Amino acid sequence: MEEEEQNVEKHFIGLDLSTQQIKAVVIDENLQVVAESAVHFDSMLPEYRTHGGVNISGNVVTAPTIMWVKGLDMLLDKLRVEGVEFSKVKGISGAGQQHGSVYWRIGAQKILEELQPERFLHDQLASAFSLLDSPIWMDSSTTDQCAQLEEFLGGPETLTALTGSRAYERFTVNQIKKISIEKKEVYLNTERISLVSSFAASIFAGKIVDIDWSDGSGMNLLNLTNKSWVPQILNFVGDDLEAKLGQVIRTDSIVGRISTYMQERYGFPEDCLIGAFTGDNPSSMAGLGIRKGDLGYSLGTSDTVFACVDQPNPQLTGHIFTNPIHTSAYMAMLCYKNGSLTRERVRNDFAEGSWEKFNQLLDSTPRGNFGNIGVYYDLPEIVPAGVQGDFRFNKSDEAVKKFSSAEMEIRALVEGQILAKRFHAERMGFRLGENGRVLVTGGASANKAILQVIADVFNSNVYSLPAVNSAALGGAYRALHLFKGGTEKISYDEVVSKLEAEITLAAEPNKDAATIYNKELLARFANLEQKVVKSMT
Ligand code: ADP
Ligand code: XUL
Repeated sequence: MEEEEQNVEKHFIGLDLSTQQIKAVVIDENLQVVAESAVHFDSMLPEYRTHGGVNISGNVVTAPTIMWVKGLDMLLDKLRVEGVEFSKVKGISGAGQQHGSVYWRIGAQKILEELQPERFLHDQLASAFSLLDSPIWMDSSTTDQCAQLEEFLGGPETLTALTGSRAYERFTVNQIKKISIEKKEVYLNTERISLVSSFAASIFAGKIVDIDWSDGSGMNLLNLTNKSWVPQILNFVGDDLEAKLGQVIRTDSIVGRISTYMQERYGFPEDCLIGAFTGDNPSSMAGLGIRKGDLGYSLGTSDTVFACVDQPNPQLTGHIFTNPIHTSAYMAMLCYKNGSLTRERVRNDFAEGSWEKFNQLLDSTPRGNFGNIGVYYDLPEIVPAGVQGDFRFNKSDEAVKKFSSAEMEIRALVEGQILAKRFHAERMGFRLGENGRVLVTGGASANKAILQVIADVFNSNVYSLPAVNSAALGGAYRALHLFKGGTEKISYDEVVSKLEAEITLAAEPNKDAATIYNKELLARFANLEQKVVKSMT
């Protein structure tokens, strides 16, 4: 019997509840992808009228919480129709867009426990939330709360040293503080607050689960050293906040077994474990198998770069998170709001909405763009904070209204975005290791012309994995790791060691790259960025 059990194929699901869609990847024990699927919010759930998965009203950016639930209903049905055998699934974990928050109303835990298998989740959870629209990471409406928090703690440096980041508008405690004041009734009616990641895990576990320490690092609330909530910051919001948040748990924890609802509706086995979900960026770090000296570069709705660091050295720019996989290390990260959606806007304006045309134009312009530099911010940016608008400079650093051709605009956009990553990552102390690699992921990492510019600007080989979505993959790998006994028994690196064979070279730097994208150009970029910052005040 035991032997039979051992021979049965075992599958693991990784999910990514990201900004524009929910994705799922199913792998076997050899890390091979056996199925993949996605539900795209704008096109497949048009009744919620989102654009890019969100609703924007000035600085306030939200997503309907119940849309995510309905998306999960649809995704599970889609996977079943596509032939996924849920009875083989032994573990599920995943990721969520970071910082976003879900407000469970009083009584929600009971609703979750009593879900009826013959009915959709979205039907039964329609009244489970005290706030219908979840604030998400693109929101920048909490400037006042950020200023108050920094002042309360004695300045941005103190907050940064304690939690790894100064106060950022999208960081969850500032969002919660705003709701506790502006929507007091909602706050009082809230039983628990989840991050998008722990919310998704709760749906699978059939109970509200705790927040993991990696995604929890994006709240301006977690003490990086002792990995628990900072009591003064809890008090800054209110003395009942801790009860609403629950405990902080390790990212490599099992939060429970699959709910009876999921077992009965979809046929998951009762021993299917649910691993803590985490933020999409930490999960991407796991999915890419990032080692010390590597740089992870995610080109999704947001652009992020991240690396593994031994010692936290938090700065006023960028973030330090608890590392999701190497539990004694940390993760350094920079996040840019103006990633894919800004590239799409420039593509629509200058390349007739076609990536093919966009790439032709990009490839037809020389590296360095004749000295022209541009930065394009559709939404108020994070690095540098608050800048918004298009800014173009000619080779003499004079501000210009337009460049003289579509191809110059496109190269300026792509080079500007990548120079910004290199400049700020180096300012945070990051250097590519001797054997360090740039590993890319996210929707736009399918674009070879963009990857070529990354290789040139960083003067490094760029590598990718066959499956573009490393956040979902990271979830599946982490579920497999937990199934094999977790950190106590086997290191994560050992579980994903087969990944090495899957990584492929996607772009190599051109010979002249190092002389073009040199220290002087980075210094010039820094200076122009400062000019832009000053022009905003
Ligand atoms: P998220 O996980 O944040 O929802 P994804 O990582 O799935 O987003 O990335 C979605 C984005 O990928 C789209 O907004 C689109 O602009 C971009 N994308 C997809 N294909 C390409 C391409 N060939 N070139 C450039 N960008 C692309
Ligand atoms: C990270 C951030 C975004 C979201 C959405 O700080 O805000 O990358 O995680 O992807």
